[in-house]
Amino acid sequence: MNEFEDGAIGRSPGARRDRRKANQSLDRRDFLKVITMAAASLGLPAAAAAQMAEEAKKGLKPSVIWLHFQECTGCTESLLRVSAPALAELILDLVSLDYHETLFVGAGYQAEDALKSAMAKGEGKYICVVEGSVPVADGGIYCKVAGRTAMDILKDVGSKAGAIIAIGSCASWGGVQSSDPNPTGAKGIPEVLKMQGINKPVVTLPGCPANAYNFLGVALQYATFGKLPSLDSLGRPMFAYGRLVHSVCPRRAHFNEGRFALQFGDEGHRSGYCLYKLGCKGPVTHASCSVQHFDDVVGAWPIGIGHPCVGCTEKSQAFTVPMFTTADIPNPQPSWLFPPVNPDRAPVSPMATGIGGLVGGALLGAGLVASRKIAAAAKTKQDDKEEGNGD
Ligand code: FSX
Ligand code: SF4
Ligand code: F3S
Repeated sequence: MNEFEDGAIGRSPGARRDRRKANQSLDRRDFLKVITMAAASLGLPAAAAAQMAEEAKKGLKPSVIWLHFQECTGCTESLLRVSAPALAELILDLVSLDYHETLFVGAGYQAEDALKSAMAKGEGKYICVVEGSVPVADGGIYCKVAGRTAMDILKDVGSKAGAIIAIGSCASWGGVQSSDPNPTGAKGIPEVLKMQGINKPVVTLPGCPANAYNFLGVALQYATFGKLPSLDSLGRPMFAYGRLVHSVCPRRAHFNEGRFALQFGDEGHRSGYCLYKLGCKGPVTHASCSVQHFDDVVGAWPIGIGHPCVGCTEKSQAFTVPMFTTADIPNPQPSWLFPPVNPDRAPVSPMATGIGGLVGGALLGAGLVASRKIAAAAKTKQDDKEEGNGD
């Protein structure tokens, strides 16, 4: 029997003993819940979640070496700040966190030895997680750990890893540090590795911070099935970054109907209307936060708490386009083209059906002309909206 089977999951023997006494079944349920949510966020079926749970129960936890460079540690905080304290401990028990500077009790030479031994033990297999960007200006002197530059550490640890995960926007593409004028030459991990001639695929999980479940899903899939999820051209897993926030936003119906908050605290804002006119970047931002809220807390994501999306996952938006500047939307959908929700109903006679067919044919013929008219009218309507008449 191991710690998962007997429900005693915790960071220390004392904590495990207390939890065992307090509530065994809750721990076991939480454990399965975390694995199932991680698998579900990957789009994997329940059977895959069960297999992941089996592997974790066997103790085959992926060895993770977690590096910290230029960042705020928000990604680690997000991983730890889950709703129930037990879940935070569970997350740490699902992976074997063999080196993590901010969570380590040890320091100095002890920590350095732990890094060396984790690298030697798991060479070619460990997951190298990088949080933070790497400064490349002036030989990389702006970020050093134990006397070595971030560039050197990344080259050393990254080149011997089985998989590399760049967690957060800083590691994915540079993040806030890389904003103009970028004095330290901050860059994302894929770019720096390429500069160093290391040709390894890097999974990027942008977000400031990244969502913990996206990380867990990737790490557990790699540990269980030995492969990484399908990635887009920026290295982002399709399961999490394959759609726009706007496509699955709970405020989308308000957008479609032209109901917008125009100021923080106004009636539209208090009524939960769309935040587009307050600068929401959801229409140009790829992320899963609208369906996978943060830290297992329902509603814990920017739009959920009434703030416009700032495009934290997108290099082209975050820390580049001002927070409250309205996003450029390529395809606005004027709501008046939608069919009415409650159309007037009347009995339909066979004659009417026949006529309907004829009318349908005529409409098809007239479609081209009509669509041109609609396009012109839609543009006028949109222009009206932009001028503040859109409610
Ligand atoms: Fe912070 Fe992570 Fe932002 Fe960066 O998140 S939340 S600055 S993405 O690297 O710690
Ligand atoms: Fe949601 Fe923002 Fe789109 Fe409005 S503009 S529907 S708040 S993502
Ligand atoms: Fe980030 Fe926007 Fe989601 S700011 S967390 S991508 S709502």
